[in-house]
Amino acid sequence: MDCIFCQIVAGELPAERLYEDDDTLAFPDLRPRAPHHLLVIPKRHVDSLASTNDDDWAVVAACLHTVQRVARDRGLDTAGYRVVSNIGSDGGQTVNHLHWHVLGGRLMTWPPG
Ligand code: DGP
Repeated sequence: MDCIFCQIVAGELPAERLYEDDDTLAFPDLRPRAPHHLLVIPKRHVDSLASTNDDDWAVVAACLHTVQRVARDRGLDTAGYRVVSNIGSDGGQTVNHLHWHVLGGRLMTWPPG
């Protein structure tokens, strides 16, 4: 298995498991860009939103539910937060396993770089 996020799911690479259920996992980003910077991933490997198929939408919804849950658990609802999914090379995706960045705890600027 050469996908690092699949290795995290399998427990073969260390990560603090902040939340997990049957379909999703949330853990801190290794290189945080904000006071709160979590990643939410499906446990089943999907490359990115660009390669989802009809079988994947339920797990995409489950991931967004987990995004809402972990943001709420950290009290980010009031001030707000940002959710980002980078897709492909132009999108800045460096790990080819579908994931959402959850960033909060500071004012986000727009547009992103
Ligand atoms: P992206 O560039 O959108 O594909 O985001 C990938 C993120 O994954 C990046 O912010 C750094 C993070 N990352 C890479 N390797 C690891 C790892 O081994 N553990 C954790 N926790 N995060 C990682």
